[in-house]
Amino acid sequence: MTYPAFHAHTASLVRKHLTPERYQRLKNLKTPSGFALDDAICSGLIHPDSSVGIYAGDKDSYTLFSDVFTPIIQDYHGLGQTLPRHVQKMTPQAFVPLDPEGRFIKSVRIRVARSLAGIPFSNHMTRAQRLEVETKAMDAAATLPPDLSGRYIRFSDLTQAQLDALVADKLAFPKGDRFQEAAGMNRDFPVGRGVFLSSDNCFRIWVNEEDHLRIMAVETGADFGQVLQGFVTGLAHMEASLDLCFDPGIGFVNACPTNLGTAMRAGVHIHLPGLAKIKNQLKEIVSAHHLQIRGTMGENTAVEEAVFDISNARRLGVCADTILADLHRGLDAIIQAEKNLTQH
Ligand code: CIR
Repeated sequence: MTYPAFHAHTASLVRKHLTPERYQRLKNLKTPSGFALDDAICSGLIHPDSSVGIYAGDKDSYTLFSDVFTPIIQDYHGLGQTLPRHVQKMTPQAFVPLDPEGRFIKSVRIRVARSLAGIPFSNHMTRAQRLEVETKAMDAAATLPPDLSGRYIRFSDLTQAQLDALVADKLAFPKGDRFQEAAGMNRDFPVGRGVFLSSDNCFRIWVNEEDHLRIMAVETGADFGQVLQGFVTGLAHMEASLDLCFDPGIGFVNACPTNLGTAMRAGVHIHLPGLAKIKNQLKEIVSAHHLQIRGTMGENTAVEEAVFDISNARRLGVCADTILADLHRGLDAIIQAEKNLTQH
């Protein structure tokens, strides 16, 4: 096997960190579940516009291929030469309401990725393993406390139109994007895929999307603290009910090296007509609180009608409590700045 033919202009992290020497050292290795480096890098090879370009096929991939994964993790997460040890700390806490009149915050979304221990990730799992993940997730969700209880919707029980309608309402997920397709994550879709929805639709568990589980709380017109409370309860229940893929160093382990540590993205859609005109001020507050701005419809989309998607920039090397405290303080500062601009 010769060094892979990466596109000359690709700026992916895999191209940057997978040197020919490292490739030579790793190319013939396989994890106990049979995952090889060539399997891991296919999305980065097929799509030169990949930002990362590599997915782990199982937890062992991160150790067996650490010569390439570790520098990618350090680079992506802005860490130094030594990876910090993950600190698991997520405590239910009452946050002071930030926007009691609902003038700025349009919606709140908190999500984590979680994978089940001992089962390969979505790019490397069999149909039977996808069904096993689904059964385990459904069983765990069935015993959620009453205020989070709900129903599980199996995508293979739906017509395409029904699935499309749920996707349009962001209650369900579509087949994965071209990067996931290239990695093999869409295999057997929609088999084994589904979504658990609490009766008010706010607490959601996506089963067998990019990761085994995406556990989230999404709410429109609600304050941050309120959403967080339901989320912490639901997540704690799922974590106690399932054997999850966890490493004392890199925390919760998932397919994409971007989703490690807390594997958490907590954020809001927030309407900021004043700051939209002086984006530098917004950017300064955002970076001072370790936050990031994405487009209104997610990564790589445009900001529409001054509605910004603002969420944590850090996931690994920081505990969940710090992420949430940063977000709360940062949003408080943003709302104050917006009020100062729009009062005059
Ligand atoms: C890429 O390399 O650009 C894609 N595999 C996506 C990387 C960002 N990670 C993610 O969405 N989980």
